[in-house]
Amino acid sequence: MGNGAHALIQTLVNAGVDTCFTNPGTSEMHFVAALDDSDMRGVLCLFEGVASGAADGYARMAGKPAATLLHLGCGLGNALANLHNARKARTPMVNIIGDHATYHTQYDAQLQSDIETVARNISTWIKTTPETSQLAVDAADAVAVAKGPPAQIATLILPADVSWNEGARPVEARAPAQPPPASDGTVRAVADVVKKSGKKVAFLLGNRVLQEDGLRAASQIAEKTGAKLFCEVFPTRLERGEGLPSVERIAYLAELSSVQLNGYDHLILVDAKAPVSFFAYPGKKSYLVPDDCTAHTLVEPHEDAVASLRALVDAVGASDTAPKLQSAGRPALPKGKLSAAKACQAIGALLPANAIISDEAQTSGVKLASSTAGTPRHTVLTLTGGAIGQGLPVAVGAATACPNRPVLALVGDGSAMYTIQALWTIAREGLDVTTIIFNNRSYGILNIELQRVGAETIGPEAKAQLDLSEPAIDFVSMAQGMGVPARRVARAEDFNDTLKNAFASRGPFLIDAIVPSEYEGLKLKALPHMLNALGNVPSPVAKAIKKKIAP
Ligand SMILES: Cc1ncc(C[n+]2csc(CCOP(=O)(O)OP(=O)(O)O)c2C)c(N)n1
Ligand SMILES: [Mg+2]
Repeated sequence: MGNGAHALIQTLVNAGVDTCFTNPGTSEMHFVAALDDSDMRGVLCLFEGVASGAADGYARMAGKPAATLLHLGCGLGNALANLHNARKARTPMVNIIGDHATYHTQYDAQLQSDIETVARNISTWIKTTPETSQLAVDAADAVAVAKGPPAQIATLILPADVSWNEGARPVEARAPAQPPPASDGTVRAVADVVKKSGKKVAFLLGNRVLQEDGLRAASQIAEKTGAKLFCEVFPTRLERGEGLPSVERIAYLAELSSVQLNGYDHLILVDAKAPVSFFAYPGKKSYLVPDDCTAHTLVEPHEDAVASLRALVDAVGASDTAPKLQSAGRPALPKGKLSAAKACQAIGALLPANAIISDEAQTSGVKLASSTAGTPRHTVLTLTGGAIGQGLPVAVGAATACPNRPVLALVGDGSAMYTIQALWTIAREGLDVTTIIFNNRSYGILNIELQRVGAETIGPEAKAQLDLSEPAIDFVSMAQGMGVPARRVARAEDFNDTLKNAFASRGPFLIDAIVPSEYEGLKLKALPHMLNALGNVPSPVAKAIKKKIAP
């Protein structure tokens, strides 16, 4: 028998949760003290949003949950945006939220707040442990719920006296759940649709089927039946590059996704939701499945997604069909004044094998997918829930989970400023993260959105809300101030050399890439008109325009 904190940590470790991203306070001190004689690795993050994003990135790469250690309702609240992204990613995670001692709450002390209400936004499983003797059982439950399927975020609220009192014993891990595949009936019904001659069929692949096994199975089906393969606009984890089947990502702009989806009679959803527009726009559709297209769901979140897809391979008679694999190919190194597109080109030219890309490049990343299509195999982690400030924290978690893989964080300047503290953890942990800040001195995308929502007038005060140029943000100083070596570049040749060196040496480096906005001037003015026109031109023309805007 030991105190609650020791039993809690040992129970987590027993269940494979051996990494905890922390930002503690007084109510978590016994947990912190117990780390020393445990196999739990604590990774300090200097803002709770970094801790939650890091736990997300960790789990996406490790395939198992990390824990967070957060300080009461306010700490949890600070973590919320990246917990939201993790929830949308269906990431497994265990939050440990310290609370006041049970007998202290009656006094409504300064830090007292309603933790469960904050947690409800991101967790369906929330438990405040009332007694030390119950803590280990609750912790084992939390991990089991987090692992799922469906994977999710479990939140365990830990009163300080429950943590410090004696009388707890760790428990063993629960047996892992064995999810069933989709029912035979469902697989047969989808197979009938896919095999129907004369009908155009597309697959929308998501979440768990975007790694090698799922991609190969989907490609076998596509090769056998002629179906098209799409993937979600913001995938949790996408494996791509040379030697893997390639899938076309649904575009962020709804007008462009409609161009992609038009003409299909059936859309097969495989661990993905039916596509919807990110936001509503006056006079535009929210639900993006075309009117004359029927959506079919192959697999539910609690089922085994890859096994279901494999069952479909058999059902359409594609077991002996070879998947179509991406061939090798890199763009040439760019020259001249740096632009975001040229930076993407250089990334395509130089990306090392086995890299992990945390992509929060926003408008600057519009050419990334096409530039890196034939590079050596790599992993892409994206902004699943649209709440910005995720790119750097996810890179922290991915690099912690995969210390032998190079990590590349691509981050817009605006996005970077939400969780820039992540750089300190990258430096302190010596993580092999190369960060590229696309410093266009703007909330570039919001300039597009301002036009798209049909706002009547766009005056100087409105423009000022989207402008980051005055004062210009000095990311080199900020990085250096947190222990990350850094360099500012504005020429493609300098960018190429700097990126090459950053990849060649292990450890952190930041490149402050000075680039113009991808959309400004005439291009920005013309974009809404081009998007509006897409519905009125023949499909091949619309596809060609889409390819130009977002290849
Ligand atoms: C938590 C949160 N706050 C605000 C927003 C709104 N938002 C979306 S994109 C964006 C600006 C992104 O700027 P930057 O990272 O510089 O990329 P750029 O648009 O310039 O390519 C903002 C503020 C959001 N999506 N999430
Ligand atoms: Mg920007």
